[in-house]
Amino acid sequence: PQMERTFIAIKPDGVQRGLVIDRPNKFIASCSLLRKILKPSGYNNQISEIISRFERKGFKLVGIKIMVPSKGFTQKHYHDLKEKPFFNGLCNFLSSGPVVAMVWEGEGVIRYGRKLIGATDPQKSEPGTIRGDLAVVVGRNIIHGSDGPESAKDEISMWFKPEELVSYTNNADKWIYG
Ligand code: DAT
Ligand code: MG
Repeated sequence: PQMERTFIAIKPDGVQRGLVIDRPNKFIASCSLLRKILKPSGYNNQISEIISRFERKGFKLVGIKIMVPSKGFTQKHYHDLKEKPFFNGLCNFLSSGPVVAMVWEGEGVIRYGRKLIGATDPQKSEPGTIRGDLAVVVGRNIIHGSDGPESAKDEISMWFKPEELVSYTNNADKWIYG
């Protein structure tokens, strides 16, 4: 297979949006299905929801970390958009909290990763996509994905040192690729 790598990031809203049920109400307490879905603490992790969609597809996680990027770093990350009216708000937002930064590997992962993510504006993202299923407005669309081979290369080298990325054989690869 033609392996490629892409940069994917869960933005601060995606990290914070795990459903925290402080006091499970009577309905949840009495519903065995909901009890199974929600972890005992009542914390349902949005990070794992997003990661699992890439994993289930057959892509391979080769790098992951959690960090709060500086404003300057986010300005560099989004340098293509510096003329846009929303640029400052976008960079303030991305630097406002933890981001889960990842590198995913697989055949066609750059283009198909964008398909899993869905259209930029969650109002236009198809159901079944991450933004379509899990977000409502463009300023809080919960996830970033590189938009092409050039940006993937640039973003991976910006967010990760080479030694933070691992190459390994996934047991399932022979069943995913034949
Ligand atoms: P994408 O994240 O789908 O690659 P993009 O690169 O055009 O989209 O824009 C980067 C981010 O900027 C996007 O995820 C959310 C924000 N954004 C884009 N268009 C916007 C708009 N019209 N108003 C507010 N934020 C916007
Ligand atoms: Mg983009």
